[in-house]
Amino acid sequence: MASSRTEGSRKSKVGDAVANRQKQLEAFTQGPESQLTTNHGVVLPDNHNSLKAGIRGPGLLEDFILREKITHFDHERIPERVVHARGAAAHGYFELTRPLVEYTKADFLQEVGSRTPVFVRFSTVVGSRGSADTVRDVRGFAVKFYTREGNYDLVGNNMPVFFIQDAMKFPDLVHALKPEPHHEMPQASSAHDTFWDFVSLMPESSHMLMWLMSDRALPRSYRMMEGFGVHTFRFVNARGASHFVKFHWRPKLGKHALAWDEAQKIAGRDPDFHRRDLWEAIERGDFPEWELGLQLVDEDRADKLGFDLLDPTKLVPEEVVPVTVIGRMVLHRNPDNFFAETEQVAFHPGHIVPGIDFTNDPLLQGRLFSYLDTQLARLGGPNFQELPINRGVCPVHNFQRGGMHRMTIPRGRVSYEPNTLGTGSEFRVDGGEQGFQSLAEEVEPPKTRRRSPTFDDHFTQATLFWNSQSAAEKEHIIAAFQFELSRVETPAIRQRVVDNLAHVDARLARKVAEPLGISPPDARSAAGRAGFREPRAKSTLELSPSLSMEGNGGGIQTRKVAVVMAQGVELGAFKVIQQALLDAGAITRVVAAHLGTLASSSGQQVPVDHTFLTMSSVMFDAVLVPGGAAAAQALMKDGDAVHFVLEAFKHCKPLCLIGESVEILRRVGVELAEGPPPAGVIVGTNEPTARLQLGQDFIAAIAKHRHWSRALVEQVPA
Ligand code: HDE
Repeated sequence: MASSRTEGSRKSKVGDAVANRQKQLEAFTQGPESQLTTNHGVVLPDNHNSLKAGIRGPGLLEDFILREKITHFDHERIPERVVHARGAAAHGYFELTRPLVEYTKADFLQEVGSRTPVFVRFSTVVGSRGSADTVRDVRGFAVKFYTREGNYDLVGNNMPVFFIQDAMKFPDLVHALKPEPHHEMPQASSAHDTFWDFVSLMPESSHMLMWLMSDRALPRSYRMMEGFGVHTFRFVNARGASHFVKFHWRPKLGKHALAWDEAQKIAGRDPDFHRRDLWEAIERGDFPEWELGLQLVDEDRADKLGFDLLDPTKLVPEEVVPVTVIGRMVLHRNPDNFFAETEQVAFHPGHIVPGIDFTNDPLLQGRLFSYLDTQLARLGGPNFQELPINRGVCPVHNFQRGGMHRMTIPRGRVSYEPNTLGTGSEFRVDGGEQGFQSLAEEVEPPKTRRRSPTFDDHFTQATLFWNSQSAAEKEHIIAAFQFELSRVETPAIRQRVVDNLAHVDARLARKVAEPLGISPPDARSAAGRAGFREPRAKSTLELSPSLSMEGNGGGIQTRKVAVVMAQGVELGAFKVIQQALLDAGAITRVVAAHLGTLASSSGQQVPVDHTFLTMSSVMFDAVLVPGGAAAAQALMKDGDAVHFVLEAFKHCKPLCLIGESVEILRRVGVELAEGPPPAGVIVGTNEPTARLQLGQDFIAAIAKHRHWSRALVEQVPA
């Protein structure tokens, strides 16, 4: 039983579990190779030439070495995930900071300080394996906890709600969202007719559409996004009492987004942007970290929330049920091999442990079927749990033994239960108290294929989300709807979407409709259609500030600052600011017209990290342009340099312009002399007394991430 297992090894719990898991994986790792053999161990005589009849003759069928090598190569791919095909993953641990004995008997949630090894995979949803990272999309956030009671998978997303309420609609949703079936376009994008046709007919998607059109769909980094379990789950304690629970992952670096124009440009410049960011941060030792927070709701409270907790298109506002932080997750090791680990890891919401249970959320119930089934197809058979990345850290015993690629060798003649031939005495598993006990929840008759009327309100929380966004975030949402619907070719679909949006907010609908060449939105036109049955619920909550990302801190650790330089640069202020940035955990890189070194105004040689050829401003969080008359003149004559700075300005990034470099902005009419500079633009001189302050101001501007309300942005043509 769990408790006796726990007793035996209390001391080894802290830290050792993570090291042991690593050791377990190491038993399966290989390389580097110093000698080549066939798959069966015969040493290769030559790895360059096939066996031929005569030196210029035809190849021989006998060549088992060539055939084995080519056959293996032919089979090197497995089907990509039907959704969430593109992802990146890392190893780490979860550390409990607050015991949950009162709520759950799950072993890994009992003792403060206990560390449970985890493997986490982040993903986009709609694109294929080779698609770009920075597309507008939901992000997967799947965590596998290797607990001593079995693997627990929390297979979540970076948005807390979903498009649909019932698993029955999932294949339709995904068919509508994926590239259209006749010509397989567009890749990794929701901006096409079939998606908007479907969602316009499914008003239950309204809330999720607000999230998808918001900046949440454009995370700056996997390390800077939240994760959510989405569904309501249950915790069950040792006495069998249950609580509803919602899971939240909160990034230590704050939650931050890219600008849409920037996201599109990055998709071309570096399609691996998020994957690379995660990999490099871990390699540098900047281990990404999240807090795990819970919203715990008892059954009585659940009935009074004003919406149904089983409805996955609803969230529980943090202002109604606060989030309690109970632990932290740190990712500290990159995978050794993408295929063996990131590609072969198999998540399943049905991988749960005693103390955690499902609810009757009809989307979750469908997922419980889908994930096992999909792994059978993707990983080729029923033994995928034996792959190193999927192996639990606790013993696995049962009689499910045959099937493709079985890797263990069960001994003895007994593969059934009950039996007496195994150990010599009767072995029988009967309905005792041990192991996983499903909560004995009452079920209400009759059996029915209908939707609960408690799921009928599709707009109250969409409106709450809209109302809770800052002015700049609202503009981004409007622009996103306009972009997507401008790509929709069928005017009737555009019209239906804006008519539906009028149920969320009249101004939003009007603004979205403006450039679309259709009639003004009319909420009444939707009234007769399916899903518009019930009046909206009365919500007492007008705003939920936690739904906005604006002003979300997180410091400047790991933020990348480009230092744009040319020959003759003055290093005085730059050196002081650079040191302040480095001390605060940021990363600086010198970008110039050529590689090698640049001579400063005092003749010092400055090494250059990147050129404008390979690095554009979209790869950085902030830009610093040190002064120096000669350097500023040179930069002004270099279109790439000017574009670099202006593009960063347009994307509302923090800019620090010293001395003569201010002229770069003036060139496009951004007049800094009149009044204070636009938000997030720090302007200063090379004066020694001003340097420290300049650095502090720049750091404060970077810590705000973006200055979305910056004036004059529309004047910049970049
Ligand atoms: Fe998934 N989903 N999903 N999903 N999902 C898959 O499983 C499915 C849903 C999520 O990094 C698939 O192994 C159905 C919600 C993540 O490997 C598949 C329904 C949420 C990942 C599948 C949903 C998710 C998947 C494809 C509705 C957020 C990637 C490959 C009933 C809570 C996991 C695979 C990884 C992957 C089915 C809805 C999250 C086909 C049927 C809601 C993060 O089984």
